[in-house]
Amino acid sequence: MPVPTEDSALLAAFEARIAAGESIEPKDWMPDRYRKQLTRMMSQHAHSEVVGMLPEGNWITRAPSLRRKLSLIAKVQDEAGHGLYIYCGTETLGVDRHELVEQLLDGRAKYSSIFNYPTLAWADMGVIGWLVDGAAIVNQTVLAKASYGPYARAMVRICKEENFHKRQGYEICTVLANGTPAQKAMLQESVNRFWWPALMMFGPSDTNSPNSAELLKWRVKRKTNDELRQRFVNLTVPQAIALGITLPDPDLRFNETTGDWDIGEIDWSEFHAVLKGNGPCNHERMAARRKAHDDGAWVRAAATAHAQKQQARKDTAAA
Ligand code: BYC
Repeated sequence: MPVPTEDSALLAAFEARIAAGESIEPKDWMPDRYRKQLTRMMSQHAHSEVVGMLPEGNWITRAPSLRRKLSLIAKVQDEAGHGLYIYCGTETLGVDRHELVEQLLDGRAKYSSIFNYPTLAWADMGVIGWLVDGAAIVNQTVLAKASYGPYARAMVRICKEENFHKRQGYEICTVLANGTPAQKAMLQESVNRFWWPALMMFGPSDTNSPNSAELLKWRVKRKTNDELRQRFVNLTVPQAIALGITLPDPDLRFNETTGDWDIGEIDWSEFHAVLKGNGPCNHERMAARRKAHDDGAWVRAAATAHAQKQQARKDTAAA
């Protein structure tokens, strides 16, 4: 019989706290794997928010009215804010933000597959708000109950803003759905392109999700990838019916027994190609992020110099 070590006692106490629904805070003891898993997931989430500004940023100068331009600018700015909250949350795990950004820029870190698809039409701004933010809300509402306090609290605030994003997206979709035949066709074409990539946002199916078991055990995740994907489908199909548009899945059927909308097979080869860097816009997105980082060097240098000057003033005053 193994002799209990100090660490196994700490682990048991940690797991008992999780089982009791307590929140884990930065200064609490946590297993290395918990810290590593959270750092991976939270930093990927932060990167997704930042890269996620690019597809929509592409349409700011071409929004069809001042009102649309204002709300799109505000939405893109919100995504930057979400990235910053989550980078701050990740730093509470003892990692440096510069290291995380380096991992993104040199290709070691992932970001959400969805942002490697192009935004080809104005309707994409509506469809991203409706489907992409809609999927994010389904995922993040559950993450707001994650066991790690700083992440869960960031999610509460982010979800409030994402709800607004989803509504502005769906409103764009309703206007196009009730517009001219060309506007309705533009909406349908956009939904045809974004439906399957939106379903892939929830990650691989449960039988192929290596991180899920550990994350579920420690209540970082509270639902599996497939459970969340199904919830999103069930919520979204009636919204598509209300818009009078078709979802591009010939196998989509209401299942009387389960009460779910059953979907056809997801093309996982496309998902894995995008993750490997071979999606339609991976190169463009990374090039844009690297350029933005290089262009921002002077801002970081000025902010660091300012902080050092403030510190020197404080030190002199304290001496
Ligand atoms: N894209 O074991 P699995 C937003 C990776 S931004 C890329 O199931 P896990 C918004 C996964 O990382 C929304 N990679 O992983 C912004 C893992 O690889 P590694 C972003 C993916 O962590 C602007 C491998 O596949 N949301 O809302 O248990 C405008 C195996 O997967 C993806 C978040 O980041 C993917 N879709 O579950 C509008 C939410 N899926 O790391 C909107 C937080 C999987 O082992 N993250 N991979 O090399 C999560 O909830 C979970 O991390 C995931 C994956 C459900 C994404």
